[in-house]
Amino acid sequence: MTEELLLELKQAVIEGIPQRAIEAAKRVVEEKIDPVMAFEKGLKAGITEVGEGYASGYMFLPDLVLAAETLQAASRILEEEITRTGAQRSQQNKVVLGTVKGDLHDIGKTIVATLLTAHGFEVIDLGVNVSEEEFIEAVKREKPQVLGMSSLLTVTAKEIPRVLSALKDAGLRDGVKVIVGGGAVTDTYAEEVEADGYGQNAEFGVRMTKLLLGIN
Ligand code: B1M
Repeated sequence: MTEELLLELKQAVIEGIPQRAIEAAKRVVEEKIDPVMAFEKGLKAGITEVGEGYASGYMFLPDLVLAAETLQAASRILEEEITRTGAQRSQQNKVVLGTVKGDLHDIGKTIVATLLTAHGFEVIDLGVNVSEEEFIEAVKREKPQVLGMSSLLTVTAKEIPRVLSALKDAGLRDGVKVIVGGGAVTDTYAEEVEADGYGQNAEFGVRMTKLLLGIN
């Protein structure tokens, strides 16, 4: 049954049918299937296939848009469940999070925000297309323990070292751990630009955040 539902979520995203994805997400909740696993193996698997179709030229921008809308409709249901079941809210560590300037992809960043919230972090989500100045301003204002940046476009990944260097210039770098993720980023790149951590997916992002802050 679980496998069938995961396949249904994946297929609904590939075909871009929001109502079908919503129904499947509701069944995930009813049947108490792990919502993070359903997101990764159902919705994300679907959008990854659409991304590959787009890269190989047999799917087009409208397919991408429809698939993203379908994923977002169903992920709202899974996100509610992730938040509801992530009851531990003891720590109040703060994370400022955003997708870098020039990049409008927000699905991965939003799931990272949801999971962090479910794990008890206070998350300040700056949204997408966040400039260097906005990141610096938010770090000054919010004084987070962690700054998270997401980049899915190769051309926008260069914003990450810019923000890191602006943090140094503003004398803020030592006071905040920086975690990066998104399809345009690798662990090697994270190391190269001297970020403190890299999240290959949302769960690893949370694990890395906890590791850097010494939380079990
Ligand atoms: Co875009 N797009 N897109 N797109 N899009 C990609 C990224 C692309 C790889 C597709 C492809 O060619 N195969 C390609 C980038 C190529 C490159 O630069 N290397 C691409 C392109 C080219 C573009 C446009 C330029 C297309 C155009 O207009 N011609 C354009 C750019 C717009 C812009 O940003 N300025 C564009 C637009 C769009 C849509 C608007 C249609 C839509 C986004 C809708 C939205 O976000 N609201 C879209 C989509 C949906 C995709 C794909 C298909 C899926 C992205 C996604 O949501 N994945 C994508 C192909 C792909 O990734 N396979 C593609 C699901 C999401 C859960 O995964 O974001 O990777 P992801 O997040 C993961 C992990 O990476 C990690 O955790 C998440 C959960 O596991 N993670 C973190 C992410 N951030 C993290 C931060 C952390 C830790 C972990 O710590 C801080």
